[in-house]
Amino acid sequence: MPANLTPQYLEAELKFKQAKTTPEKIKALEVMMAVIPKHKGTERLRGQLKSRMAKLKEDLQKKPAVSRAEQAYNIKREGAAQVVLLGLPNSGKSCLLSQITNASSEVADYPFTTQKPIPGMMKFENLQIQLVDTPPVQLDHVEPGFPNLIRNGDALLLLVDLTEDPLFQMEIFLEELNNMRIKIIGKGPVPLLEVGWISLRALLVGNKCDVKNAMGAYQRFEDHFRDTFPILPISAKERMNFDELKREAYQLLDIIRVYTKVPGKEPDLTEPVILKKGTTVEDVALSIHKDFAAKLRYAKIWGSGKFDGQMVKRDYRVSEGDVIELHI
Ligand SMILES: Nc1nc2c(ncn2[C@@H]2O[C@H](COP(=O)(O)OP(=O)(O)OP(=O)(O)O)[C@@H](O)[C@H]2O)c(=O)[nH]1
Ligand SMILES: [Mg+2]
Repeated sequence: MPANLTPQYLEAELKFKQAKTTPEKIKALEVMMAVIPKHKGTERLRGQLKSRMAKLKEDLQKKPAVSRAEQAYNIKREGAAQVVLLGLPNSGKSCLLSQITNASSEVADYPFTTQKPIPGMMKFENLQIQLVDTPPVQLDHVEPGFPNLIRNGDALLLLVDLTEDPLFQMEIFLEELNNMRIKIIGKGPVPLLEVGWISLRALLVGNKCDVKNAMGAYQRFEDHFRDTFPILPISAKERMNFDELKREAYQLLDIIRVYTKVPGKEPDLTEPVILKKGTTVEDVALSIHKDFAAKLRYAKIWGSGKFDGQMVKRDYRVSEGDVIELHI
């Protein structure tokens, strides 16, 4: 049966086709549904319009999709931990990432070179720590997605340029992090925070120590923050103090490495089990398999025990470097 669509309907259909946003489409579709001739010949078409309307209304309910820019700030954590690198324009973040990890990020002598975060893996002894280069921190401007990137990290590396005023750079970090409700902490215990706030451990790093007079600026910077934060000078360009930097970054993380062994065999010291500080023998077993933890009777421990091979219970707190033999 012919549909015999009217000019009114066809005009509304044209508007529908030209509509760009969901509300515009809904409006045009409403007109189409109102003016469509209601007879047997348009029955199928009317059905289609109805389901199209339902779909559009559903779209309208959905949360707005995460923008592309925001997606770029979603960096998947890899390795033992994720450390986010923050610094003002030109402080040398990308140079550091390129020199200390397997990744490369564009380095240039003008500011705002880096536009989106770039991850790289930094090898420290027998483990890999992920370092994330970021666009520069700016006063009163934050890219969407940047606060989440920082909040999701395990620790921060605050890079200051020793050829510029380091104390001023720290002031900017503190202000911007404050706006994001992030409290940076150094060596001390984790403080109690107001709802909505998080704390992150931070390492302060003075970069460009190879430049003349930079160590003088470093001394003043160190005098100011030594009591509250771990702090050290480096040269990203000359790869100076990199071993120290990796060790300090690792120590920020509140993690320990332990090794498991089977009776009568040597442990594999290249394959650490990475755990939060303060975890127990039971957690070690859990990290292998939950059945293992359930069946665990005791463990023997080399390292933090009173003597090598000491028998310990499941609630024994393991320490960095312990070798553990689990018995079920
Ligand atoms: N002398 C010296 N120059 C450095 C050092 N690290 C970086 N630079 C120089 O500083 C400039 C900026 O380096 P980048 O790594 O691009 O700085 P960035 O912090 O990534 O800059 P944005 O991406 O703009 O935020 C470049 O000219 C680097 O060569 C260093 O340790 N010593
Ligand atoms: Mg950069």
